Amino acid sequence: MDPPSPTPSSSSPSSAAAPPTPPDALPASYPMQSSVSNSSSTSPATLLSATPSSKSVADVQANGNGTSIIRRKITSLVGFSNLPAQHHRRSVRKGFDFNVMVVGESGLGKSTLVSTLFNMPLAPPRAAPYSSASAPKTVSIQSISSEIEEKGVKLRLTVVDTPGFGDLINNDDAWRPIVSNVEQRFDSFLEGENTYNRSKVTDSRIHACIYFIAPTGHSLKALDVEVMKKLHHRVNLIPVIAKSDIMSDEEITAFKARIRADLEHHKINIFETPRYELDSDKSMEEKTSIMSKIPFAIVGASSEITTPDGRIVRGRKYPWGIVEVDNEDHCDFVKLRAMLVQNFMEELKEYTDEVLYENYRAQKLIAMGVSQDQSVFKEISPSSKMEEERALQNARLQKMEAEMKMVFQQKVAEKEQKLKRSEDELFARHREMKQQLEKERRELESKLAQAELERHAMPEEKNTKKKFSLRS
Ligand SMILES: Nc1nc2c(ncn2[C@@H]2O[C@H](COP(=O)(O)OP(=O)(O)OP(=O)(O)O)[C@@H](O)[C@H]2O)c(=O)[nH]1
Ligand SMILES: [Mg+2]
Repeated sequence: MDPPSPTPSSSSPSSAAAPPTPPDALPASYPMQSSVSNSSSTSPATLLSATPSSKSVADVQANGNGTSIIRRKITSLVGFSNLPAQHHRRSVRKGFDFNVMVVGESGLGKSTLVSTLFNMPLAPPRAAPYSSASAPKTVSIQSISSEIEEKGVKLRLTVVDTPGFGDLINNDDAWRPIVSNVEQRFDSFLEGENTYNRSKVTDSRIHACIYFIAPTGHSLKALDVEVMKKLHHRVNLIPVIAKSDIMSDEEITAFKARIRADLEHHKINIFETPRYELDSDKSMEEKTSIMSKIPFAIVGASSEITTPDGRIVRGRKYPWGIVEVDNEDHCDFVKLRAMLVQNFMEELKEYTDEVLYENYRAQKLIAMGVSQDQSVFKEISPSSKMEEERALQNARLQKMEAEMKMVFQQKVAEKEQKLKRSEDELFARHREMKQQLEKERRELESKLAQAELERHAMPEEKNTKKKFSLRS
């Protein structure tokens, strides 16, 4: 969903955008999207024809990454179109937390800008910058929290100020207390996440850091470069040119170009408004317009003055005229407010949570010897998930097939062995029987021979007997 567009006003100081109004009634139809992988064997068309409701109207679009998007308009009520309203209700009940840090040399208008941004005095301005004699030894960190309310929406705002920054005699280590404060906040959130009741963890992490650049008109100072280099991995950096009302438009344009070149040269990351696939042209235009103004040339003034044409504005009065804070032709305050408060506060918090804090957490855990399983964090797309499942299924089938083959081969080998054994036994029996038969045959033959012999001997005996009997 596009963020609500800012409503800059040159006349009204309180031009903050109204919170989104919850939809009173559910719309009759609401476009729905679902992703279908092309790699799936089921084609989107098949899926569509399988849709039970004849009331849904659908069309299929293929996008660049090989995924088809099915758009369906549901004409009957499902109810999820009311989710933004539910979200709105919950947000209003719970309120919001926002922690912003301001870093910059003394007297550049940090306190004034915060008061101008949130339309309330935050801390009294310091009487005068430090003299070299009274210069502090370290940068101190001051945190001021307040709960503010606008049209029923509560914001628990914490401003972390860094007085003393740039005032030291030796500013070499000026970044240390600032970075360590940011990291301590990450640490306490990490500790809170590991406690039993995580719902009670307060988010004290810095969501945005406004870095004030002195309006010198030259280029970034070595101190600015060093501090921003140390900070950009830990916070969403938003560089601003302080007190830009003391520079002419031409000077500001040239100074901005030089700062942008310096940031690029030193590879310093600054917060960029995120771009989404479904951004409308208007929203894209707004984002481009905001980004084109970085570093924002700002003017801070919390007091109201009357213009010659009778308007009451927040601004600064000079003999040559009035600089209006909320006038986009005079300074970039409106654009800064759009980025920080009106349109991208949630994105600043999201980036802090999902990228800056996650990186810090991972580094911390790795330093503690806990290795990270990257596969846990990989993006899960339906097509790759299906591909993964298919590969797993294939592997399972292959394993099953190999196991079955092994069992089959084992069984065949066993059978073969058994057959071989019975064949050997048969052979042995056959041999034995043959030998037996041979033996019997031989016995019979010898018996036969014996009988033959006996038979041949017999008639002589008979004849002799006969002879005897005849004589007697
Ligand atoms: N010309 C001009 N003066 C400003 C602007 N913003 C603030 N001032 C003045 O600059 C002086 C210092 O402002 P602060 O807001 O106290 O500055 P700071 O950066 O908070 O200073 P420290 O707290 O000392 O670090 C005040 O007199 C402001 O009125 C601006 O945009 N333009
Ligand atoms: Mg201050």
